[in-house]
Amino acid sequence: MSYFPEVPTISYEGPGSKNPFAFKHYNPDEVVEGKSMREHLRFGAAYWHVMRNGLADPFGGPTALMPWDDGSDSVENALKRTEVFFEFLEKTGIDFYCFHDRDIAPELGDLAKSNAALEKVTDQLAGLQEKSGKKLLWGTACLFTHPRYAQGAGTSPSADVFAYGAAQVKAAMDATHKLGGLGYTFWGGREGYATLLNTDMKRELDHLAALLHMAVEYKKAIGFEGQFYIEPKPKEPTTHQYDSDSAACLNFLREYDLLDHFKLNIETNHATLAGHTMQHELTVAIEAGALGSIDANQGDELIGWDTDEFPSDLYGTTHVMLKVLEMGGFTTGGLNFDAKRRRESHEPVDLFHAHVGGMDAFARGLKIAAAIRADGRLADFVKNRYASFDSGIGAKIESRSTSLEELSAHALSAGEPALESGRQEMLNNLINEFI
Ligand code: XLS
Ligand code: NI
Ligand code: NI
Repeated sequence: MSYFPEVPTISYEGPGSKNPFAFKHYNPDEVVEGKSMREHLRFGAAYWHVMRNGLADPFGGPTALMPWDDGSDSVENALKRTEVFFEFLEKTGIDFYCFHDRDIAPELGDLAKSNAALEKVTDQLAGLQEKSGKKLLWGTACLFTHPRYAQGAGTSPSADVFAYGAAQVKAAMDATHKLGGLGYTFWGGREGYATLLNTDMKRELDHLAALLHMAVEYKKAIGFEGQFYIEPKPKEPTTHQYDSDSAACLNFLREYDLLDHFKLNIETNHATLAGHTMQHELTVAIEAGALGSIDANQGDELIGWDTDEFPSDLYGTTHVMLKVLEMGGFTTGGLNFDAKRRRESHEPVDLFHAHVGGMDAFARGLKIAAAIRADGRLADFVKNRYASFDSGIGAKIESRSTSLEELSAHALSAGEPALESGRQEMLNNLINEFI
């Protein structure tokens, strides 16, 4: 029984192919910088977008056709979706997936029933993983959809809501552990505020840190060895999300002594919402040794929210892959398509066009980035730009073995410094040579 009878298993046909159900660039076994593309890119599909996103927007209801879904909250319906999803993973050749507890299993009348449903669905997912070899990149708890979380979960002013959220985290960690998940993500869905008039920020942040510390302890207690991630986002749904950007997350983790236990999961559209480039967010994370995983998507310059578009911009994918290669590749993480089709792309086949395009865009980004690195001019330029710090007074500054007195004497005798151009346009041209 096939849920996507019109879609073949997608394979690599090369840049000359005109077949929309074929990869033009993603050739899983092709070796780039000593590793296969599959190993470099570690693609993941987001259960919430593929299986649960009806494509509604604030002005209109869902449009997505899901002929396999009876629209109910039954466990049977949830079990059926897992089969559809694994056929999707098989046909696209995506090796990993990610979920929220409530994407895969329904929220039922009470917590015990919801936990039991989660248990049933994860049993089934375990079997499907076993059969297919697909892996769970990360799991997470949805602490933002249900009305009880309207004022936050870990930062809710209600201790009972906090406890409910903590219970969901516990069950979602159990589920992730049971499925051999490589990671577990905390995205602070509503951990922020709408107005400071009613908010005690210090207490909220203390509470959030307490939740994360308990999660670290529980991780040890159950022997879960996956990587914890925090996913920065500046706003939406709250006016201000505490996990605003890479720098804010790192500061929070450092302040609450959590830095050893977390890495960051950086999402392109969140970076741009924060007023940063993705390059900036990745750079900040990498320099702190804390880039864990990536939510691959892109935003729309003309729309000011998290539009979660599929990545198609080759400059974007090239810059991401330059950073990923520079850090030496992913370990536990990967490229999770936290992306949805446009509301107009409502047919099941559009799921395939979307992911195939995203995979090809990243495959090209990888090849382009590897070619730029092999060429070496870009890296050489940056290295030479700072060469004055390699010796003499510059080396003394870097090793902190000079003083304002000595630098003043140096400046007095050396006279007006000679400046060298930053050559931004030349470097843009260089990148374009490869794209
Ligand atoms: C929402 C987030 C969310 C996380 C998982 O903007 O990107 O999808 O990735 O909770
Ligand atoms: Ni995300
Ligand atoms: Ni997002």
